[in-house]
Amino acid sequence: MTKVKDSIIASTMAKPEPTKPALSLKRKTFGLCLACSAWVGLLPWVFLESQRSDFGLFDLSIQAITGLLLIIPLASWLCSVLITGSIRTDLFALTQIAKSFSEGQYSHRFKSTGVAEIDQLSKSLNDMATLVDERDRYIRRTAYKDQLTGLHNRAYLIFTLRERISHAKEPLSLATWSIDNLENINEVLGYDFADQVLKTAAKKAQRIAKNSLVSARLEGNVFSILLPRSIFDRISKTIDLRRLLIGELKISGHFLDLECHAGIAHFPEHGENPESLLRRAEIARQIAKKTHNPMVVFEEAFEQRSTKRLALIGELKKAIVQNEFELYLQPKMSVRSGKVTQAEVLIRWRHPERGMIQPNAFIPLAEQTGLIKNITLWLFEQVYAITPDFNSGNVQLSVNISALDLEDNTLLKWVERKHKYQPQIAGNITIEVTESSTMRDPDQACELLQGFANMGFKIAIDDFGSGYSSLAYLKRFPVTELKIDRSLVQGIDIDSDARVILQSTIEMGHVMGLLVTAEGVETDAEYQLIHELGADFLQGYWLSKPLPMQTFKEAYLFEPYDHTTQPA
Ligand code: G
Ligand code: G
Ligand code: MN
Repeated sequence: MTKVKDSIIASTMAKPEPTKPALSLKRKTFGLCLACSAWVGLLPWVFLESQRSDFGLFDLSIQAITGLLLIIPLASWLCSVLITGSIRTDLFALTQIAKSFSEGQYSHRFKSTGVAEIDQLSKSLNDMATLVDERDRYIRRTAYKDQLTGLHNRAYLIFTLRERISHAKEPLSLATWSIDNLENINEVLGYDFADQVLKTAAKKAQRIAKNSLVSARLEGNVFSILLPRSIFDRISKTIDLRRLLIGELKISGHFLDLECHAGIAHFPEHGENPESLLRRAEIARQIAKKTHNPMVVFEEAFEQRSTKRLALIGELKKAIVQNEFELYLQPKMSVRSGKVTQAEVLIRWRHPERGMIQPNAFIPLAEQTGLIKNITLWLFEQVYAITPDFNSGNVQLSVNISALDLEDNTLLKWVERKHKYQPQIAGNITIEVTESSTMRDPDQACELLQGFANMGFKIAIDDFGSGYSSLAYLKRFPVTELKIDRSLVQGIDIDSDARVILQSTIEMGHVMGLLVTAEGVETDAEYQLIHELGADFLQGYWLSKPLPMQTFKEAYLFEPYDHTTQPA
């Protein structure tokens, strides 16, 4: 803004008007007239006086001059009062216009008054107003536009929403929609191509919602349309809005399927101000995305869900400090000996009001907010404390860590410090990571896992078979155990193909020198087959559900440790 101001000042100063004589024509003429009329008014008096007087012409002149001396100041005073009066009126009008400029109204122009000084000033003001007006329009044009697509932007959408809400009483509909496979398109076809996709999608949106009040791009892959409700109702009846959402785009000869999801919020039902309306349209869009619906209209229940989520995030932070987590343990049995020699530590949250919360309800939330890192540190603190007890009962423990724990070395550093004082613990703990959690940054994950392995920790790949599942990929990590996901285990007694897959997975694990655990064993039949196929360990409801720590201790702690299943 100061730049604009500076250039305005510069440009108005750059071309000075040629200076005019200080006394303007109007003022001079006015003065001359007054002087003349004073003389003309004096002439009859001079004449009469000369008729009846005995004085000579000299005396008469003295009288005339004395009279003049009296009249001239009087006339000048009268003259200046009149002139200042007219200047004051002009200046007042100028001030009024300058005030309207300061209020952002640049349309007024000051007209010529005939007074040079005033005209000069008003011309400068007029020039300045023209410049400010032009620049203002330019800024508004660019500040409210999305450069890539030429659509409006979020600021303009909010601006228009505010105007509409405060002036018109008409019902409105606000839709936000996103191209959710844009990241894929970026990766596979490149950024230029993805830009083309955005431009084409923007054009399509403008075409379909051509009677919209605003078509905007809010951010990267998120667009928005503001419509009068009547038009929205008509469009949504004729399914045009859906055409915008699901459909193909043809770009440089390629046909492309766009995965789009939209959220709708209506004014006034869903929000009384622009921000809440937009937020609710966004909540509806998120729900559409999660439920794989092309279009979802906001409902109060969605907000309760996200309010509950927010509340839970706040409570999760407190839970760490207030020690509301508990350890549950699920036994793992050596298939050959039938003895429970290992256990997986699984966390539970005993919420003071909501009761026991299962990890599936809060681990994803903790991962999204980064709180999982603190939870993992809490977990390691506990596991370090209980390991000696479990060791003396011949049970080794395994703990789960998250993808986020592999993103930096916070956990490694923490464990390294702990390791200095309790070096005997590491050899009795297995760290479970999923394959996908190593895939964000495999080099970094490899380095960190190597750090843990160097201290003596064992590393297990959890849920193997539920995702990418490449043993070749896993070879680079210092892995000692493969935990086969329950989806590969369950139903092997009925499905022979599944049995073949499980068998080859177990064999490949063994070929790579890994211990193999079958997860999720629930039935006797599954147990029999696991036994035949030669898995080393099994875990699942067939043996036991995860148990509170005390229950586990009472049931299993003093079983002897089984060495027979360690790989050669
Ligand atoms: O127990 P179950 O319902 O116990 O666990 C559900 C999911 O939560 C599983 O995928 C399990 O790996 C995960 N989980 C349980 N406890 C922990 C934990 O302490 N840390 C992490 N990162 N994940 C856990
Ligand atoms: O992802 P991970 O393997 O860490 O998760 C362990 C999860 O598996 C826990 O939620 C635990 O409750 C669950 N689980 C353990 N055994 C069984 C089983 O036999 N059947 C089913 N359905 N879930 C199991
Ligand atoms: Mn696990």
